[in-house]
Amino acid sequence: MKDINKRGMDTKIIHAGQHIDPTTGAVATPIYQTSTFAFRDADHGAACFGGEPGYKYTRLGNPTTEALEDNIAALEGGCGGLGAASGMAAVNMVYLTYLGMGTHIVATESLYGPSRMILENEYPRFGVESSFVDSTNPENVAAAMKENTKLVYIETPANPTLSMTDVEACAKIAHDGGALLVVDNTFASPYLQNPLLQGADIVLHSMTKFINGHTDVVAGMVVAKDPDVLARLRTVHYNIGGTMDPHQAWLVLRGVKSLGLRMDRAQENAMKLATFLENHEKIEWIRYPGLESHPQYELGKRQMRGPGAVFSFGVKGGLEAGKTLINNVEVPALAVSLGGIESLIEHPASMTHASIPLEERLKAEITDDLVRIAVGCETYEDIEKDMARVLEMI
Ligand code: LCS
Repeated sequence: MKDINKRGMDTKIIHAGQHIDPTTGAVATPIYQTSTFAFRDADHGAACFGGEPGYKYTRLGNPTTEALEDNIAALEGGCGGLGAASGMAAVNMVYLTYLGMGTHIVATESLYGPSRMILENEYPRFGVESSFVDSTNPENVAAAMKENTKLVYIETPANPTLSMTDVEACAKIAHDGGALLVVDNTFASPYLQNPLLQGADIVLHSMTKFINGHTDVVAGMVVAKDPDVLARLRTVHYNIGGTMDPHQAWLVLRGVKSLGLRMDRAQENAMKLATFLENHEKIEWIRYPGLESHPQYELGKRQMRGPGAVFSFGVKGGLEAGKTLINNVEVPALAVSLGGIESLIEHPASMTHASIPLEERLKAEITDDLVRIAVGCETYEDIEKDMARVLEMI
């Protein structure tokens, strides 16, 4: 489609990166399930490896993966994307490209557990130093910057606290210190938030979540604003090898087409459920970017087009009451992950964030009573009735 970047978000979601197949007229992007591509002759092979356009080998580029990369890059307002085998492959692609001996990273303290723990447990072997700060106040980010800081890395909204960080303010702090700003945009998805348009240099996703949306694929994506950054990331990514499989890319292409529809419905359900719980006598606290009680409610309204479909809360009675709740609900599955068409509920302190030592976990406000719910697209009345029934048991 011509002028795709001037079209509306839903048109971009459905059409960006997609082309009618020139040989067959296929409307859906075909799966190029091949590991390698034949050259016309020796000179053609040499030219492709010399930098001319042309497919060589699937780890180094594949038309199905490229259709997805172009799609997400268009949704984020970036110059290009790099599909990764998982969200963690995307996170590590960025870390490995910019961190090494004598370098430093400043990151949000409430990060998805493995994104934080790999920095604490593995990267010190390569001489990398990390500072984790409460990035809801940008002054804490500024205070943690050092001469050798190469990356400022934020998750907003953060997993699982739903704390939010000011992208524009952090971009200025990072750039003033000669560093790049990286935003993990998994919780919002490109439908609700575009950090590259607010000053970030790199955006990454676990596409396992809202982008794919059907709880049947694990996948990641990195999008860069600047071609030089993309080229550097690409070199590292292709040689490390955490690239996407074409079938995986095709499944995500299929899932992303309904991103807007799913997100609208899930968000509407989440807003209703959060309002119901906030007013329920058995609920101790709730943190959802859509409620005015969220400490960064105004920031969320400024930098997001909607509050998303994930929130965290504590039940009166703490951990034991929370366990009763997650053990007895029938509509949400008791499972990690989020962003699928179905509701999922989990206990971060013992599951997704269990790898973070207790003291650091509590400092990041990932308390023992915190329950995280990713609200899905089911009939709203069923979700609320289920929750009301279980709260009666507490
Ligand atoms: N970034 C965020 C914000 C995430 O929530 C996750 C996974 C990742 C990166 C890693 O993505 P993956 O490799 O799993 O595709 N978050 C999960 C969660 O909260 N429950 O299960 C996985």
